[in-house]
Amino acid sequence: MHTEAWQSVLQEIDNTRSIHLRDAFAEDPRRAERFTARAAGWTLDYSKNRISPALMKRLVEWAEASNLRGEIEAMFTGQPINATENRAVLHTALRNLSGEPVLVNGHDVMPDVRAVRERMAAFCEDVRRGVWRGHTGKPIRDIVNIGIGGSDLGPAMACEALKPYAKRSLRLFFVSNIDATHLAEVLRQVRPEQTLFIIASKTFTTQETLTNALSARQWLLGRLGGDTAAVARHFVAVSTNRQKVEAFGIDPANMFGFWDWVGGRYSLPSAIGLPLMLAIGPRAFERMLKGYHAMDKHFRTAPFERNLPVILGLLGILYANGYGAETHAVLPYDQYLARLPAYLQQLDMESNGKSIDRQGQRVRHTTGPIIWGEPGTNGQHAFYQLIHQGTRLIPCDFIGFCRSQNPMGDHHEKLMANFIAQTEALAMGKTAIQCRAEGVPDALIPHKTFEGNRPTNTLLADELNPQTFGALIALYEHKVFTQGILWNIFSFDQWGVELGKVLAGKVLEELKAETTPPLSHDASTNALIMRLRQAQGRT
Ligand code: G6Q
Repeated sequence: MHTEAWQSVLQEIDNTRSIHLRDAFAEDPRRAERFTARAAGWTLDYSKNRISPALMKRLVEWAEASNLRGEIEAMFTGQPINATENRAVLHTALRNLSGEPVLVNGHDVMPDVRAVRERMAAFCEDVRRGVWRGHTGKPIRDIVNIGIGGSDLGPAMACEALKPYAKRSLRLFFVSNIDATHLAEVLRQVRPEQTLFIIASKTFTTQETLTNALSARQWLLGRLGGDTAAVARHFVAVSTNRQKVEAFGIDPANMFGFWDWVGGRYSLPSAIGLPLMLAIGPRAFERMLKGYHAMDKHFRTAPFERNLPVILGLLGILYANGYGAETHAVLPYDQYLARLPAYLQQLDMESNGKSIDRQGQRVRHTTGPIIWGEPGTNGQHAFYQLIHQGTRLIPCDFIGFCRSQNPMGDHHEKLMANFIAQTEALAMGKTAIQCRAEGVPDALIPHKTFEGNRPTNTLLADELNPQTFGALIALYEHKVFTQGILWNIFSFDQWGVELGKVLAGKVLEELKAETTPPLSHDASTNALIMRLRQAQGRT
C-alpha cells in the first residue's frame, strides 16, 4: 500500500482536510452530479463525502497503479487468487448468464453450475406445487434450513429481503446456533409430517450444523413412528462433500452440490440459496442472478471513476486510512433489509479482518472496518446521536428505494424524508449562528450545534426486487474485493473461523469426562470448566 501513488493520495487528503462539505456544495453547483454514478438499477450519490475532483483522481490512479484491473480479471477468469487455500474464487460464475465459458484448470464449470440450478429448480417446483410429499403423503408447508455462517446468513437475509416475492404458504425457518434453544423453538412451531429440513454445510463437518441436524433427525423420526425411510422425504442436503452427506444418511439423490471455489460468505447464488429458491421460485431466483450479473459486468468493465464497487471501496479506504475511522455503518431504509447489516458483517469482516499481507508480513496500515447498522428509522432513535455529535468519524451508507412494497398512507414519504434529511444534516450540520438566530440560549448553543461534515453515501433504487437485490449484494462483494486488493491482503480465507472450529474440542472432552480430567489451562479456564462440571453433577 505504501507506494508513490498512495503518497499522492495522502497529500491530496491533506489538501481537502480543511474543506467543509457545506462550503464544497456552496462552491460547486455541479457537485452532486459530478459525484453520482449509476449501474444495475442503482444510483450512488457519493457527493456528501470529504472529496474533491483532484482527490478522486488520485484515488483512482492509485487503484490503477495497484493493478486492481488485473486482479479483477484474475478473479473472473478463475485464477487461484485464494492463494492460502490454492483455490479459484468464482462466485461470479454462479450468476454468469453471458453464455461464455468459465475455466478452472482448463475445465469449463458452467455446465455443472447450470445442471445443479436445473435440479434445484425442478425440486423447488415439486415442493411448491405439492408434488413432493412427506413420508405420510402430505405436502410440505414448513422448511427449516440448518446451517451456520455462510450457510445461513445469506439465505436468511435474502428470504427476509424478498418476502414480497415469496409463496406465503411455505413457512421458512433458519436454525444456526448450537444452543438447543434455537432448534427447540423452531421445532415447537413446525408440523413434522409437513416439514422439510435442508442441511446446508459446505464441508458437512461443522459441529453446530451436524449437531442440530442429528437432533432434528431424531425429532422427526420420533414424531413419525421411527421409520428411517422418512429421512429421504424430509431431509435434503446442500454441500460439496458427498461422502459425508451419505454417511449422515441423506440420499445423494437429495443432495445439491457446489464447489470449493465458492466461499461460504459468497455462496447465496449457489445451491446454498435453495431455501430462497423454494420461497420465491426459480424464475424470481433467476432474476436475482440477473441483478448480480449486471453488477458483475459493471465491476469488470466500467472505468474506475464510474465503477460503483471501486468508488465505495476507495471511499472506505479514505476514511479508514486517511482519517482513522474504525467503523462503517450500513443503514437500510427498508424493513425487508433488516438482516443486511448482519450479512455484511460477515462478508466484510471475515474477508478483510486480516493483518498479514500477501507477502506474509504484518501490515503497517489499518485494514477492514467494523461493520454495523440497523434499519432506518429505528437507528435514528438510538445510536444516530453518536454519529451526529460523537467524537468519532463514522462513514455511513444510506440505502433506500423510491417505491415501497407496502404502500400505506404516507409512510413511505415519511420514511424517505428521514432518509434524505439525515444525510443532509450529517453533511451540513448546524452552526452556532443558526442556533442563535433560532433563539437558543447562549449556554445551550455548544450543545445544539452540529459540526456536520460527516460523510455518507446514498444508494437509491426504484424498488427492492430480485434484480436490485442481487445487484446490491454483488456491489458489496466487489467493494470488499477492491479493498482487499488495495490493502494487499487475502480476502478469501478465514483462518480465524477455522480456529474456532477446533478450539472447543478439548474443552468439550473435559466438560463431558466421567471423572475429573487433569486440567492444564490457565487458572481462569480451569475454574470455569470445573464450575460447569459441578453444575452438571460431575466432580
Ligand atoms: C464463510 C465461512 C464460514 C462458514 C461456516 C459454515 O465464508 O467459511 O462462515 O460458512 O463456518 O461452514 P460449512 O458450510 O462448511 O458448514
